[in-house]
Amino acid sequence: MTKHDPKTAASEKDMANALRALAMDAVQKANSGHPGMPMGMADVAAVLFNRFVTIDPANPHWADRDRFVLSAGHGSMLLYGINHLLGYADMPIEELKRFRQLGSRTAGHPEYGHADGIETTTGPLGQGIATAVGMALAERMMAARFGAGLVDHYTYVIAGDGCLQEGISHEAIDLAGHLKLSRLIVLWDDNHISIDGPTSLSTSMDQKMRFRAAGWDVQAIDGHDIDAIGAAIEKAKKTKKPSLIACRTLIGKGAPNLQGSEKTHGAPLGAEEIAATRANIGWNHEPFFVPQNIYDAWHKVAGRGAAARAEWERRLASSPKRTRFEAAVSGEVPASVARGLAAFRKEHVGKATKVATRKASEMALGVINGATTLTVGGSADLTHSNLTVTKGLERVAPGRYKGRYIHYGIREHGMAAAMNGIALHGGFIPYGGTFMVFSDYARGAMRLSALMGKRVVYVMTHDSIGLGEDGPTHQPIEHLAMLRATPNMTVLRPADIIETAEAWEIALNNNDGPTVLVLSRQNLPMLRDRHEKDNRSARGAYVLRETNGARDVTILATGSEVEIAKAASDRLLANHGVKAAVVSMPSWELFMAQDEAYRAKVLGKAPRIAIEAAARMGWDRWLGENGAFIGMNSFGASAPASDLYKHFGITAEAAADAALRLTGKAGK
Ligand SMILES: Cc1ncc(C[n+]2csc(CCOP(=O)(O)OP(=O)(O)O)c2C)c(N)n1
Ligand SMILES: [Mg+2]
Repeated sequence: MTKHDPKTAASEKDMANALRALAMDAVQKANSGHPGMPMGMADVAAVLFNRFVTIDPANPHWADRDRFVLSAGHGSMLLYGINHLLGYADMPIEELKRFRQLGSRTAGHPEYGHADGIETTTGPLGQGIATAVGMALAERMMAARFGAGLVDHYTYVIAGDGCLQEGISHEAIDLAGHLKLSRLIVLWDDNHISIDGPTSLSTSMDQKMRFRAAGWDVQAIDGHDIDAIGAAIEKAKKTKKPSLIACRTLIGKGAPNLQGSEKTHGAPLGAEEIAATRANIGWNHEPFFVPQNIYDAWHKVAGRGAAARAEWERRLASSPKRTRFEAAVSGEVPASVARGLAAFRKEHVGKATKVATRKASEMALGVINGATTLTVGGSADLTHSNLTVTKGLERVAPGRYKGRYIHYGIREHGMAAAMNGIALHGGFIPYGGTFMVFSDYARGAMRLSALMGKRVVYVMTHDSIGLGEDGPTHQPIEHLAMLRATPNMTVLRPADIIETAEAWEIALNNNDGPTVLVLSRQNLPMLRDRHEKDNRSARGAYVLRETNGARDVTILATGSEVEIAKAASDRLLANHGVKAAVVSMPSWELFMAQDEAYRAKVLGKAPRIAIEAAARMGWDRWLGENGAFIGMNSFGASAPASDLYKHFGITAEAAADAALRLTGKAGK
């Protein structure tokens, strides 16, 4: 390679070498990280940004910016290097020197929210490409509403062999191909290497054929040939399909003795090899030093973006759609939603409406979807079970993006990741349904919704053995515990139509994280006896029935089991004179956030029983030392729901018996 000349304008090869040097130096300094991928994809990244990506680092949230997703998140130094060179104010060279250290913005893998220009959290392979599908879809949906004058951008992804091997990629590329997301361009780091060695150890897949079969445009290039990279991206931008560009690269390119080897994947190159690399690529500089003419070249990219943004601002200023556009991008739920839901609650308390909470959810959604256009629904092929579509909600179809309902197909993981992408893109509040038990299949992306703190609403129906005959494969047991154990995830299991409407209101206003609505298949009675202005579920738990005089026992329950708690309380009073308060506890997280005094008042001093048709794990926190739990200790079974509740001993009789034992009144 030719030596870099600091007096002339920097070439794209120079721009790429800066990325290589920063990656190898930062990994060396941290004594941890992945230099191979950034070095291998440096040429692709340099051309991609230099010629194509339109972003304005001074306005990192500009709505019409191109999105760049580093799906191969282990190559995080590539992204940090790019963002530093572009001139993001929060990515000075000091941050690169603090790569992977506590409190730095340069975490091991790119973390959304840690620094500007990180569009999504990546690291779990495959998540990036699947999230990008949601971003690219949101772009088309926004463009359909507001026109190309306001929405006209691309979503670029760098993905590795790992991203394409992961199962989630199958769901994602199928959905993207079907929906003809032509502005999605994936640059595949086709380096034939992963951690264990050559990819031939574990795959014979013809990825190009796989993508073609899914409806993608596919090209293959030498990922170190600057002109080929430019021409391929140029062509990809013009096709009417999503694009895969297989970029044949050498992992660790530039390191003379290690390039092409898995040894560069996830370990520092070492001082000797770094010195050899410097000589090999003509990089005669101290660690972390970048010559000004290379900064200048990268800053030109930022300048091009700033000019584009300024022009866009002018278009926005004179657009008749401006107010609507800004309202959508703000993501603020209009007040009409709360008003509509309050009227809905009042109406149904009056009518004592008895429906399954999944049905209640559909009814509440009717109000919500009528009052705001922010919501976009969907289901993983269970629309008429999850009850996620409402009247007049048109479907999103290939080439037709005006609709608000997405048939995600039987792709729970892909759906969850796409919803993350939609939420990250902005302009919409995504919600999507599946059976609660299949939250397992969506888990990887659900965890990222929580980690990133994005507003995604999971509509999880068929929430217990109460679904009946479909049997134990379909009956969630451990899922509530798993979801509740996930930080920043708000789980709500409403007990009737009123709590369901309250849960929806909470979910829409929860702008800092995902909400899971856990909904019954079976009908549930009305539990409230009067309309209240306050959203009682917002406190997480509340006393649904207080005792007349001191409590003998307190029964805690969620969802479909609150009805059982009430019946147990009736029984205890009528047959034994035992006073049992009933606490409905739709959300542990929200209850935990209440002050100590409120919690103490709700929980009371009397012994406690909890009823939930799920695993016990976690309940002891609320039960205290001497509590009793009525729930599931095993998988479920296939039978009508009422038989199952009896079979597994989740009944008012069992709860009353437990209360008598706890209060020492058994046998009296
Ligand atoms: C879901 C998931 N599984 C496993 C890992 C651990 N992991 C990180 S990188 C990697 C290999 C990736 O190979 P490739 O994408 O080809 O990256 P390259 O070695 O070419 O940089 C693995 C298995 C991960 N990050 N995510
Ligand atoms: Mg690889």
